[in-house]
Amino acid sequence: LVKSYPESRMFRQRDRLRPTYDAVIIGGGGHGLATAYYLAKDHGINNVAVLERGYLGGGNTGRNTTIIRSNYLTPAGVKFYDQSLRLWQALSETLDLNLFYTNRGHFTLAHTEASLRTLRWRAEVNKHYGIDSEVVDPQTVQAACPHMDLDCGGAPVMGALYHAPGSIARHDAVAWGYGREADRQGVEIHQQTEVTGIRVEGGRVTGVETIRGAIATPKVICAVAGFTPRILDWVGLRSPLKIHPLQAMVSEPMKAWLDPIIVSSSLHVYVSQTARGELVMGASLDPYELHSTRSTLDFAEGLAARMLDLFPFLSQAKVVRQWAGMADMTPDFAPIMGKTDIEGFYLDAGWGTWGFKATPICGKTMAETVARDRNHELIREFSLDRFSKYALVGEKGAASVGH
Ligand code: FAD
Ligand code: PYC
Repeated sequence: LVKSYPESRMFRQRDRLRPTYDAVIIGGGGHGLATAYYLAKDHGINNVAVLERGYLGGGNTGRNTTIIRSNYLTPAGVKFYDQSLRLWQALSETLDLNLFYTNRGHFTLAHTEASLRTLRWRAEVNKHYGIDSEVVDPQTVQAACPHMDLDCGGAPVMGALYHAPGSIARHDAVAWGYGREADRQGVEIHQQTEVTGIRVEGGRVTGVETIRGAIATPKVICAVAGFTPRILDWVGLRSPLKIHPLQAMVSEPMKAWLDPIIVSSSLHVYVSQTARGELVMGASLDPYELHSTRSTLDFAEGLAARMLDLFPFLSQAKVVRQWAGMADMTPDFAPIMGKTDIEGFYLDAGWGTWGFKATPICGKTMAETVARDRNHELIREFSLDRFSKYALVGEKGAASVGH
C-alpha cells in the first residue's frame, strides 16, 4: 500500500520493500536523499530505495549549525564547495520549498599573528579561484557587529577573514525537500529500516540485508556519517576515520542583533542568529573518540564562558537546548567520496564537522559517479585510496571549529 501525498505531505510511507532495486542508498540524511534526488532527476534512475534506520534528517543533518561557505584552503576544496554554494543559492526554488537560506556574511576572527597568516593564505587562494574573501581589520568587524567586545577577554581581535557569501539555512527542511522531490521522481524512502549487512560476491555488491529482509541490488551507496566505520567493517574496507562527538546548543529567542556569522577557532566558539531569534552556538570537537550522541555540562559551561568573552551583555541569556552529533573525522579534514575497491560499493563519508554545506554538491557528484560508475571530476582527490597513496588534501586550516 502506498499512501497518497495529502496524507504524508512530504513523502509517501511505503509499506513493503521490493525484492530488487537498481540502487540502494544507506542513510536518509541530506547526502543520501540528495544523491537519490539527482540520480532520478539528472540520470533517470529512480528504481532506488533510501533506507534509514531512524527518521529522515535525524542524524547530523538535523543536528548541525547550518553554516554554508566556500572559503576553503585547498584548490580541490574551494572548487567543490563553490559549486555547492551555487546550488544552495537556487535550492529553495529547485526543491520548491522555503529552506530559509539567508546570506549573512561570515567572519573568521584572528587573535594571533599566526592565525592572521593562515587567514591571509586562505584569502589569497580564495581570490585566485574567484571566491569572495578578504582579510579585514578589527574596525570592520566592529562595524558589522557592534555588540562584540573586541578585547575578547584578553585575546583581542587582530583581524578577520570576511567571506561575503557565508549563509545559513534550515537543516531539516533540506532533508525534507530532497526527500519530497526524490519521492515525486519515484524513489522509495523507507524509514525505520536499518541495514544490517552487505552482500558481496566475487568482489562485487549483490545486495543488502535489513531488519525487514534482504534486497538484491548491484549498487550500494553508503552515506551514514558517524556510522561509516561499522559498515566498512562488513565489507572488509579500512579507513582512517575516527568518530568524535560534536556538540551544539541554542539560546532562547531574542530580538535580532547579530546579522553575520561569527567564528573564532582560537577561542573555540562560533555563533549565528536564526530567523526565530535563537543564537545557534558551537565549539570544538569533544577530544575523545566516542560513538554516542550524549551531550555534557562541561561543553555548555565552556562554550557559555567563551560566548561571554565575545558578548558580555549576554550574561543573563538562557540556553534552551543542547545536543551532539557523531562527526566522522578524517586526518586531513577532507571527505572520502566515490568508488571503492568493491565493485558497486560507493562511499560518501568523512564529513566530520563540515558536510552540511556540501549536501547539494555531494548529491550531484555522487549521483553522477554511481550512474556512470566513474568518479566525478570534482571528487577525484577525495577518494579512499588517497590515504594509501599519501595524497592527502590538507583542509584543517579551513575547518572553522578548533580540533
Ligand atoms: P547524516 O545526516 O548523519 O545521515 C546519515 C544517516 O544514516 C542517519 O540518519 C543515520 O540514522 C543513518 N544510518 C546510519 N547507519 C544506518 C544503517 N545501518 N541503516 C540505515 N540507516 C543508517 N557542517 C557544515 O557544513 N556546517 C556546519 O555549521 C556544521 N555544523 C555541525 C554541527 C554539529 C553539532 C554537527 C554534529 C555537525 C556539523 N556539521 C556542519 C557537519 C554536518 O552536519 C554533517 O557533515 C552532515 O550533516 C552529514 O550529512 P549526512 O547526510 O552524510 O549524514
Ligand atoms: O564547516 O563552517 C563549518 C562549520 C562551522 C561549525 C561547524 N562546522
